[in-house]
Amino acid sequence: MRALALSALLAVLLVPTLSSIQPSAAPITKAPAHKTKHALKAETFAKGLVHPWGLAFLPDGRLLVTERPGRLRIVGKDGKLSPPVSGAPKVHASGQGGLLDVALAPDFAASRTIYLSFADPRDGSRTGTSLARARLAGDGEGAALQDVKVIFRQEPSYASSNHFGSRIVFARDGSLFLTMGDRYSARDEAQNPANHLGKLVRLTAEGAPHPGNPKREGWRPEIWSIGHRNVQAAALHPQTGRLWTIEHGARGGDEINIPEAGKNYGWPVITYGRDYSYAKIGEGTHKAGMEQPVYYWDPSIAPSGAAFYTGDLFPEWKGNLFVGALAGQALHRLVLDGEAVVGEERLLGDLGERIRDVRDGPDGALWLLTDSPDGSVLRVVPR
Ligand SMILES: [Ca+2]
Repeated sequence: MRALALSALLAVLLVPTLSSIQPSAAPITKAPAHKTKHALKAETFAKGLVHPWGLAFLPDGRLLVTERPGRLRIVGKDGKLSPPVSGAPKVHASGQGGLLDVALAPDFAASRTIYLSFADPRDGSRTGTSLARARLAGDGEGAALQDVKVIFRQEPSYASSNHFGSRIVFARDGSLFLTMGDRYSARDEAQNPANHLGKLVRLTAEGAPHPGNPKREGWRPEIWSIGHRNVQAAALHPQTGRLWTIEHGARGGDEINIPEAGKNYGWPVITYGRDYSYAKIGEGTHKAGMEQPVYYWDPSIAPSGAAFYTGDLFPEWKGNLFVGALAGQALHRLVLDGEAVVGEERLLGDLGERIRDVRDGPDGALWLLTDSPDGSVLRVVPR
């Protein structure tokens, strides 16, 4: 009798511990299918770009677009490509590496400052994600990057051409988030807070560790969150101002997270995917002290590029999150209820294009980059 009472007591005591690592009631994958009522089309705005990777809107309606082999171009309002803007940093253009994301400084109109992330050739065969700041001078044929300065280097460098991240997002307070990858074959390092592999960092506009970062023992001062695999999509929620990130899983286990300061997002200890060889990775899907994703995909879609839609061309899309799919060759629309995904729609699958970047345009359209040796800028508009 006493033994029974004791075990009942133990059960009660254990419930909070266990429940904190059990799956939540709300499903976080395979949300119910939604269908956009409005007919839509993807117009080709510009073409002839070699593996375009990142897109930013200039205040005058033109675009900055990176090409992975190492070129930055200005795309005119007529869709015409400028010659390569001179002064772009030298990049490691191999595998997934090259010139990657581009972002305007919040004060661009006055400062003409832009930021570029890239796969940086370091020493010998070693590479790493780096972030450069530069001033965009001149215009048209004479456009040039001046005062180019590398303001952050992912450490350590590593002999790999894979998993560089790397999206650049400014938060409302002017701090800068840079997403990074685990360099593929160094995945266990994603759990090591003494380096930048598989981490999200938050920097000042000058590239220093942001003073508001979590000051956890053993953590490098730039680090915001740890345990990420390869984060190639990130966007700031238009209402909450919180950063949402989307990372590649291996075979299954692509994830959406809303990374919080000082937290561990689990890779490669917990994941909803398996290795490409079908081997099990890590310990399972849950572990105390490690965060669950907001949503995950299994099978993988290979997500890259994301934007929250705030435009007026598609009223039914307001507040939805759009994510590009590379292997999945589609644009994924996620319907949200607060911070939960409650519906999903796969759009533009008929294009058969790998979608590399997704942006919420100032004109109310969604803008896409296709990942191809003959890549395009697409504009998604009502038909
Ligand atoms: Ca995770």
